[in-house]
Amino acid sequence: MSATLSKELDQLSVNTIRFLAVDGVQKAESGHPGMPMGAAPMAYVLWTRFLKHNPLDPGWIDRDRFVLSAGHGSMLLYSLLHLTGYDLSLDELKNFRQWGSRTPGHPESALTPGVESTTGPLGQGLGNSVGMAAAEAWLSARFNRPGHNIIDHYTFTIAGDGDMMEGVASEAASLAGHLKLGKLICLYDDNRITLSASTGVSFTDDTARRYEAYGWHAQAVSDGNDLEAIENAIAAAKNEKGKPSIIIVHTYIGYGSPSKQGKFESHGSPLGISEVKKTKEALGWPDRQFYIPDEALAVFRQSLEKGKKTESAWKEKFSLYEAAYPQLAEELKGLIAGKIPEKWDSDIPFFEPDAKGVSTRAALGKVMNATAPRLTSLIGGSADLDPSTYTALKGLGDFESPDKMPADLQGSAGGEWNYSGRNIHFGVREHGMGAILNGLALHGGIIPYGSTFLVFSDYMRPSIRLAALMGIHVIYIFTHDSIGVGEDGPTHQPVEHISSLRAIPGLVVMRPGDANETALAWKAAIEMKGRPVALILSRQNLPVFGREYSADPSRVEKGAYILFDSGKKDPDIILIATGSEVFLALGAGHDLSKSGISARVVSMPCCELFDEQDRKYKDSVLPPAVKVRLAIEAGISHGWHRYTGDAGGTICIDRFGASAPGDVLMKKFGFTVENVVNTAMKLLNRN
Ligand SMILES: Cc1ncc(C[n+]2csc(CCOP(=O)(O)OP(=O)(O)O)c2C)c(N)n1
Repeated sequence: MSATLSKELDQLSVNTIRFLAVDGVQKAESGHPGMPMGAAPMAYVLWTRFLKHNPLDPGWIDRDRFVLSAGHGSMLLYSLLHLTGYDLSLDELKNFRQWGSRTPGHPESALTPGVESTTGPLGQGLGNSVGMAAAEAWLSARFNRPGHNIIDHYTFTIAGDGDMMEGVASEAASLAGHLKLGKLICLYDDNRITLSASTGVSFTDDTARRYEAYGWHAQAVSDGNDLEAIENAIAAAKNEKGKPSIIIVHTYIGYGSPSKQGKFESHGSPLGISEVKKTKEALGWPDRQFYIPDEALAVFRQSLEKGKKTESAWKEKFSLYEAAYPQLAEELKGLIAGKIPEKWDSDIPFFEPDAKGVSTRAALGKVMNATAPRLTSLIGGSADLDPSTYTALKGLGDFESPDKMPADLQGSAGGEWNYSGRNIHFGVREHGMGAILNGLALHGGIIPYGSTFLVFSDYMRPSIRLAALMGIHVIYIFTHDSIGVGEDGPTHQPVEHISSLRAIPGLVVMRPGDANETALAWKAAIEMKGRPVALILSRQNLPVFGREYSADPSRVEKGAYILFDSGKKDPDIILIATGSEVFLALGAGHDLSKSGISARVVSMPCCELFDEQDRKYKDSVLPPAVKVRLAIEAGISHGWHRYTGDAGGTICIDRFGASAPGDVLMKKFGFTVENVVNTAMKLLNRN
């Protein structure tokens, strides 16, 4: 094909993307046409000349990852998926944003084949892509062998001005630069227009210099329609293996629209029927809707043949690897399939009954370290809190660029210092950590965990919400879970956090009451499928319950169980408690029964799992006939009334805490056996 003809075909293909997006948004009468119109050329170059993928096998582990961080431009992604041959029909594009379609307003990874991540909340996608690139670096360091590059792919993202402004992206980008994730490439759609304005009103950073300062390789493409320049920049970015790359591509939002190009009006509203007509005219496009020229389709559909070939070549490579390293190959296949190794839990310790006890954070640290050697896909870390959250996997290596060991190294987890390390030092970047954890989980082959104080879970809540929405397996470890934190005061004492995490649909929130419950919570968290789990742990020591209370190994996975019963089938009162308040309820239960009151104590480490049990089990724990119920939790009372009912009560804390020693605060706020007994008596007398 002559150069001119091939240029024309390129143009036709780029415009095919543009007008599918324009038509999709116009038909839905809702959506964001401007971004796809401007970014179509870079997307075209990336998807047809670089992206290693097989549209017929969107789950192939060694595919390049592509994340549309500017998720509002979803029609760009749907067009690419349809055109390159993913299982997404043209009818789906015509049904953009409609009930039951696989083309929702913003991309949703659980819904649409080929969508790698649920994006839309700006900045998150860029954060996810850092996690994906980290996953690639880790898996390749762990499993590749000389001559056997089994894991070897890039992670690409297209991000907009909004992504560049969001803190979460900056946190993640800073860590990516530190880690030297050389196979991460961000194409920045620099159109200088956001939803409501030109960026001149709020964003005058020198983004190239900023990213260079993070340790990235930065390039600029001055004309976003110059396919060759884009191609050269991506090729150069791929060649820069020691740094992540940003390519700042100068584009025009709403490109081609005679009256809306370069205007924020094209950002989030359909162009309008007459403007669509004019735009098609301006770009030499027939006045047809959802028109896909055969020649353009043929260009995109080459991805099918190319993808098939590339994946089969990889499969051949993998069989050679399998022959040379059967054990490693077996392990890798297990990780990719999300299998938990058999007997992974056989080294979980039993904690001997002990009145002085141990904090649940310390118990979890022991359990994690006991199980981590067998649980090889477990990697994670904390936002600079390892010495407090106890979540370091000791001796299992630091996930770091091998050439970046600081001279004054402190805080290493021990073991290797390279990309095969299992401890990620997220730094003081909770939100970035949340987005990166999602990327690690989305990549596959990894069970990621991240840890901080419970009070700072707020800093990563948007990412937690997305993990729940995507249905991915991320484990959060939140310690220092109440006013029991003590002297640090109310800024560091969570009160509303447990309840507010429980409000996220799909998130499993577990607050174990002693060390052995903690071990069982860890087992449930690791074996959880397709849901994120938040483990809520105490700073302060908690007694370890006697063996008589630790009989049923499924007690935590059922969400709640009877810890103590003073005899009668239908007791006079049920005390329900979680975490650090369970031992208080237990003490009160004993005291009440000594006074002739039949009391039951229910430990409820996980409301969500309890709610999912069958009626029979739920009624056996909380018999409907027993109306007098008292819930005890050192957090806000919100949510407890559904278990305690009108006749019940709560001992909770519906205000901020205070600065004082933790045991003093617990007393002042009524978290004592005595107060539980007195409150129970009052409730009983009232009935
Ligand atoms: C966290 C977050 N805040 C606000 C929004 C609403 N929003 C969607 S797109 C957008 C502007 C993004 O600007 P840019 O990235 O330049 O996209 P473009 O205008 O080029 O389409 C905003 C504010 C969002 N999606 N996510």
